[in-house]
Amino acid sequence: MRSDKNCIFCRIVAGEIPSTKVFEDDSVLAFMDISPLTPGHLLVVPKEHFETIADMDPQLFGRLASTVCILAKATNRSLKPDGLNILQLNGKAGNQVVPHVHMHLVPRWNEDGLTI
Ligand code: DGP
Repeated sequence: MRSDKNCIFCRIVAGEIPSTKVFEDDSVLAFMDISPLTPGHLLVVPKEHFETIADMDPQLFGRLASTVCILAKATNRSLKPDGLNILQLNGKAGNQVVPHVHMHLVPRWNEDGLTI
């Protein structure tokens, strides 16, 4: 499995940097975002290091997306938001800051004031 010792998310996957994990299986990890846009903001990442979605095997991306769907249902049950945003950014021009594929799950409330 590809890992990059300089990648923050690889180091979270390896347990070298602490995180609040909410889901884990053999290929996917979900944890709380360190700078949440709203309460309950999650990041869902492949455990293997891929910089962008175009570097990934489509089947593995399917597992990532399935996990996001399951966590969206869990978020709706537990936090009861008015809506949800799923965001996935690629490359500097696409505003990707951490170069390890990740999907944001951002719970939304009618009056949260976010402009995504
Ligand atoms: P972006 O690459 O712009 O899609 O967003 C990266 C996200 O990663 C951003 O919302 C903050 C989050 N983040 C960065 N470093 C850490 C970290 O060390 N721990 C956690 N939990 N989240 C992080």
